[in-house]
Amino acid sequence: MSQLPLLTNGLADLRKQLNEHSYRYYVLDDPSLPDAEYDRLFRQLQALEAKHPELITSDSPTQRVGSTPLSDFPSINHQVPMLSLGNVFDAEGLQAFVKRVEKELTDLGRALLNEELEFCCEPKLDGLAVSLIYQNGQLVQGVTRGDGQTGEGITENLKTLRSIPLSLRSADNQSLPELLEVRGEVYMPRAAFEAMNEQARLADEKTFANPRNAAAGSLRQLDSRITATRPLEFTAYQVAQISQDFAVETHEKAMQSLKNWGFKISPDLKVVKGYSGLQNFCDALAAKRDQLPYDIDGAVLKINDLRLQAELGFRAREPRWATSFKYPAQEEITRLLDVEFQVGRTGAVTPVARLEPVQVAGVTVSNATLHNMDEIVRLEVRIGDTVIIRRAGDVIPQIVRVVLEQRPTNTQSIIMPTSCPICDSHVERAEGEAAYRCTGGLYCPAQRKEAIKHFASRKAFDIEGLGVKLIDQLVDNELVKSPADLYKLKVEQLANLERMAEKSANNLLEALEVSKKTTLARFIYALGIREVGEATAANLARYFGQLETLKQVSVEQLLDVDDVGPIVAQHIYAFFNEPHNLTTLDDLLAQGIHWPETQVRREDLPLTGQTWVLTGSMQNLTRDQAKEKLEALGAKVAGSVSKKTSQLVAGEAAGSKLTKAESLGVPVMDEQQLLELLASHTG
Ligand code: JCF
Repeated sequence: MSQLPLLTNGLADLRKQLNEHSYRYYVLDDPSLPDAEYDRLFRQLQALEAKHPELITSDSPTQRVGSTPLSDFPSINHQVPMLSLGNVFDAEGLQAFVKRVEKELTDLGRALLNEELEFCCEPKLDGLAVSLIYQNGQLVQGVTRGDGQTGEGITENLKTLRSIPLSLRSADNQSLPELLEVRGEVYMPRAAFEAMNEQARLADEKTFANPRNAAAGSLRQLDSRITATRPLEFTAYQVAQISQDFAVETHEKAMQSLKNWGFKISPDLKVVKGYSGLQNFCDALAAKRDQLPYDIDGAVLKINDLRLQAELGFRAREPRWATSFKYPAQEEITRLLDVEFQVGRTGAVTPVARLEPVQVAGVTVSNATLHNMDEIVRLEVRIGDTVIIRRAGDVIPQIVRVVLEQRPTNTQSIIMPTSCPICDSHVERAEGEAAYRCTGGLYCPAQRKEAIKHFASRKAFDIEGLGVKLIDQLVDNELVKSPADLYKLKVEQLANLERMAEKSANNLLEALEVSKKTTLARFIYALGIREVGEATAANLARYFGQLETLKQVSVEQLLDVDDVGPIVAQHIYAFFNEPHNLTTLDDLLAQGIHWPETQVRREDLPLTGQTWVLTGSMQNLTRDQAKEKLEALGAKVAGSVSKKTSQLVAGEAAGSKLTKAESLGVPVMDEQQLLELLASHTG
């Protein structure tokens, strides 16, 4: 029992480390630990807490997994109403907003003394507003906006979001406010949303129309364990209440306090002056909109001075001191004119929607992806239907739903063709796959074109001047049937094609000649083996070193390569055992394609067979760089120390791993020794 205080301290220390990592990761976007190390510490905490449940605290990071389902959400009155924001849509509206606040301030006796008014600006996230109450630094309540006066208590759900601190962070044990009410937006980043929908599609489950609906659906779960599995984030945007001693003068400073207490605030938060500053901010953000990792529907513009905000106050349903500049919607309504079937590189026959052209968030959209036949069934979409389409970021526009109330009488159902629309080969569906495929292989001109486009692309053979239009002509005129045929082309053949002349033909032949010198990794990638992207191709090249070896590997050997799972291994194995493909390979090599034989076979590398572990911080290289260099020398780099560890590299402030290595007798070296070792092998 005398060990209990020691254990309590150990637990507190682990929690502190984990929380600090979460803060670095979610708030500062500057992770301090590799994910594997975080997971290891997390499991350590879980194990200790399982042995001593009496020592679990409500703010432990392990408590974010959700708890037993509620029967419904309590109704909770907001202490301060959650108002909406006014809108402006263009420069005139924005100018009118600035004029109005200036006049109101002048009327209040606030002469502006030629000083331009300061505004604090940020993106308007397209999610759901929530309010969080912290008492003495502890999260005690989380509520949805509801109608602005009353919302639903969803504390348990909100606690599962890693970007919501369960207790406020206090650097150097500074005191915390007795009361803090923070408001912000819960949303789902676009990539996580797409990935979640893709999973759902594969599992034949319900998909969400957009990230906002996905976030709403995830927060509305009575079972917080479900919410815990959803990739939701929280960004704080407002201090609604705070104990007197902690009040600051500007909105910007309030946001800075929130950041220090552990909240994520917008990375695009900016203070600007006057109308022109606002206009510049809104324009710059609009230009950046597609590149942001989340959906936004505008910019929020607030007077920065909190005293001026207080003096201006509110009108019926919105503050006088803020507005939002709205951008064009990312969803629009249009009509599905037709569905065509496209054949991809791997023969997948995919339905593509032809739409009545419509402007979506500033771009004319006339095509949208329909993914596969299952998606068509799920959407219950028919040709002629009125549909809602969504375009966000660089994702291909999608049909999100059919407006059944506006279905015309003469709609037609969408039917997968039984033969390839390009080569007439049989179309079939492999068991367990959503895709239908043309069985024509490289006899199918569509697959041939795609294979050659892939072969010539930047990350493959990078053949300058060999564009999509030219490839179409080469295949249509039967000048090129396989990639190797590219290297047999003659000036006269090329010069006769559309948009080509002798000069461009010669340039292309020269580019083809240059492309013959490549690397094994590019060569493997260029073959277009299913599921073998750039990274896997590089791993294969590094692991096997030679094309000959790769031709003879077994599925088991392939499974030893990083990133290669059973399905990919099967695709690779099948590729190299298909006689057609072997002919293509020989044909390519006969054209003079070559690469430096510097790639060393894995068995011959200096650190082959060794397992290394890195710990502590290093001065001259990052953990990832060290890992990459060690792996290049053949070592495996693991996350934890065991009897099997060959060598531990201990940087500064190395902790438990160093202790463990010493107790197991694992050799330890410092950063300097590592650098010397690396230099001795690369010098
Ligand atoms: O990101 C948002 N959706 C957002 C909404 C950002 C803000 O700064 C807001 C808001 C709603 C009200 N500020 C207020 C006052």
